[in-house]
Amino acid sequence: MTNVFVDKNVFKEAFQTRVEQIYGIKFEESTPHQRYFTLGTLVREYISSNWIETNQAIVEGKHKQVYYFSMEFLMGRLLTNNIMNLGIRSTIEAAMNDLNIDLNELEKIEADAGLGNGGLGRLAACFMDSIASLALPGHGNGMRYRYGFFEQKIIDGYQVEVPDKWLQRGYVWEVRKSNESVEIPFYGEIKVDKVDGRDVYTHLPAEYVRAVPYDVPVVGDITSGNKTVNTLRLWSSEPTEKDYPDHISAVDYEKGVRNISEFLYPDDSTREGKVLRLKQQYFFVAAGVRWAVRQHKETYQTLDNFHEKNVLHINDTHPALIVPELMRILIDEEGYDWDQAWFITQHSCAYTNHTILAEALEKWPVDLFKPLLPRIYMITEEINRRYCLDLLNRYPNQPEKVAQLAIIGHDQVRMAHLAIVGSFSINGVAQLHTDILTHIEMKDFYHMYPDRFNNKTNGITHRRWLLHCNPELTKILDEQIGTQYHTNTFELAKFEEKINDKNVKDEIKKMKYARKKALSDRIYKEQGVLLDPNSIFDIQVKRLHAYKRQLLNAMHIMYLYNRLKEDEVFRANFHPQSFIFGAKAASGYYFAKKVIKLINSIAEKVNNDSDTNQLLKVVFVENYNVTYAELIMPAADLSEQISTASKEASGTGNMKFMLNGAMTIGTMDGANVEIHELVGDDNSFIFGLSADEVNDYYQNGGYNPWDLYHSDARIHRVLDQLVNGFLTPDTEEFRDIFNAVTHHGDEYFVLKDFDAYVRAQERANQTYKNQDKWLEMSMINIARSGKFSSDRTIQEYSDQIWHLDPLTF
Ligand code: 26V
Repeated sequence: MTNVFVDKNVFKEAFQTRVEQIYGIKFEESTPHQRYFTLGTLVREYISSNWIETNQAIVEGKHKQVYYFSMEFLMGRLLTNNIMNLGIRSTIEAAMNDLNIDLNELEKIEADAGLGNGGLGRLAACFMDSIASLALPGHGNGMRYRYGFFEQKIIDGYQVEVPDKWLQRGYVWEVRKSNESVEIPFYGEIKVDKVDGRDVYTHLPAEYVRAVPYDVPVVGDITSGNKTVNTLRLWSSEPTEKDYPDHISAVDYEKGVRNISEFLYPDDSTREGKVLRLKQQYFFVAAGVRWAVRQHKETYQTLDNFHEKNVLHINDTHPALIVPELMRILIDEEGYDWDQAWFITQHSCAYTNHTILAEALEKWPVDLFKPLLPRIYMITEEINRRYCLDLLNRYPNQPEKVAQLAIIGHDQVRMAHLAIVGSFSINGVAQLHTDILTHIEMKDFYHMYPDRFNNKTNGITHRRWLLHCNPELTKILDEQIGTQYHTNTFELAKFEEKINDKNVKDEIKKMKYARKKALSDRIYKEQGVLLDPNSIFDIQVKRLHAYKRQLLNAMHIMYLYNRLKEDEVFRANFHPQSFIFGAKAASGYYFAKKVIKLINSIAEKVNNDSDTNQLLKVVFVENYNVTYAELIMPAADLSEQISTASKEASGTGNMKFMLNGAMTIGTMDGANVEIHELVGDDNSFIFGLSADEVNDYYQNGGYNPWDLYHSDARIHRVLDQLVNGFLTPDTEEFRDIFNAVTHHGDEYFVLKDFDAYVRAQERANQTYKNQDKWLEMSMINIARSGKFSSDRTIQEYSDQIWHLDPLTF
């Protein structure tokens, strides 16, 4: 096919013709959506030759590959990303100008692919971009949910969840590959036969579900001649092409089947919800492993060397069934004996842990697991039996230790233990997190398998989180330090030479103003709240969770409001500050939803008080998602990273803010520690308990929030205002928040860190008044953020875990 992007005239012609061919109408009559879809189609077609060549290069060069198994890929929009990585933006823009079409408006038509909850899913998306941009052979394997993460509406201050119908108008980037569908077995029985004196097991499933792949091309950055286009394969569930099961009606069977890929993270608080989630996990794991195995056999005709040519990456425990599934294929289908199969499996799998929160560590009740996946359960039991024999050798007189470390215990299958035992590499996502894993949470495993544990500090793709979302900053950087940082972010360090250059500082100031203005325009348009771009934009955007402590931020705002109303001197010294929140709460997470209501009630109060609203504004932006983040990250002065130390494994929003010149106000948690290591106390506002102090309190007690309630008048007053009708006439509305931080012990140390947080906020506010100093700090943050590109992270995964070679074709 000819390249329609060679120049604007060729493209213009092809574009108009194609609109008419696809839709059978005159170009002039086509809708913006039709134009968007046609542009997407042309881009996808343009990608296809490199896509084919990438797959050929992998096979012909016998390259080792990684399959990144993740239940979540929070991709956001892809048009802008793809045309940027392909280097065809200017051609398209020129043509669109001629046609009087605003390319930015077309880009806004794309649905934001929100197949993830938060950091874990967005990390997977950044990794896809970096793997392809480093020309590494690596593919994503996930679920094609019909409904992505819910859309959030705020009604009367409360969160209301609306289904996210992202596929409704079609998804231009996906290619359905029904010929590569596979049948996934569930339920049923196991038949045992003796063959040559050996037990051979056959699973006789009660039902099959068809897994149909939809492939999305992942386009690497073409700079330096890279042509890599990897695959993100998302599986959709459909009725089998075999016989329908005879124990349920066809209608019930079809409904059950469709359900598997219907929703991201269905509610797992009920038994039905749990079964569905485990079904999802096995479904996309079994389909993905078959994909990898089939590809491997086509090239090598044997699985003997599977582990030398493939890595199956387990993103959090959700895909940990890879371990027994690969064992099953090797033993039941390929005739390997246990030890050979175990060697291949254990050398193929690598596991990343993303949280130490106990409630997030997956455990499946045996009585649910066993009937659903009978053969997989048998294999898991055998893995456990052999592993426990090993444990008994290590701990001969400690049966309770063996029980505690087992994969199956208390009638549950512990997915993290399965992933650890079955993987050659186990990593945390920031140094502090890895230290906590090895020294506390997983210390016995670490002592057993010290060589398997390693750290890979997270990163973000600077292509989306700088080059695309902040054109003003990109322009300044290009002019000041050249463009090498586009391919090597450590080159950003050169920008530090400019911190005393008055003109550059001015440029940075203008850039920040422009980005703040753009955000405040959208907020004003959508929510009617007017923010002054000259005020400090203090932003906390992330999932809503008690440990992330949006409540601490909210309580501080209440304190500020009280103080601004009463303390003239304080008022006179205070630089106006705008507090911006964005967060979705899990639909069943009562406390988190109350915090959203609290923030909105505070906003209502302070924004409407003419005594203070020139100084203090609060806004909770509706429906925070990847696309919104692209507007928000560049607009921040202060980046709120205030989790209880030890709880946030890494955080990645912290990195996006830093790269765009915001200062971190945060605890020594997750990757904040590494940000602080780079910029020091002078260029960040660090406060609060350390992870060691937090863990000490958890282990030894010694903290009583009532003491602070009684001794700190600010805390006393703010807490009383939650329940005395100050914010809303209903004095019960925030009673449970009051109780959480008093009667229930303040598990996340909100009151304990309150004073330190207030002081850090004061430092930030006062520092901002010295614009010269602030701009210098901002530039230092930008210049030292090079480490946090996911290109660096992926290079480390590749060098130290995956051992991949870049493609050259
Ligand atoms: C899961 C759950 C599930 C049940 C209830 C509460 C709860 C709380 C947290 C989680 C987190 C699941 C794993 C996760 O998303 N971890 C995030 O991974 C990011 C990428 O590594 C990292 O930056 C975040 O710090 C980490 O929270």
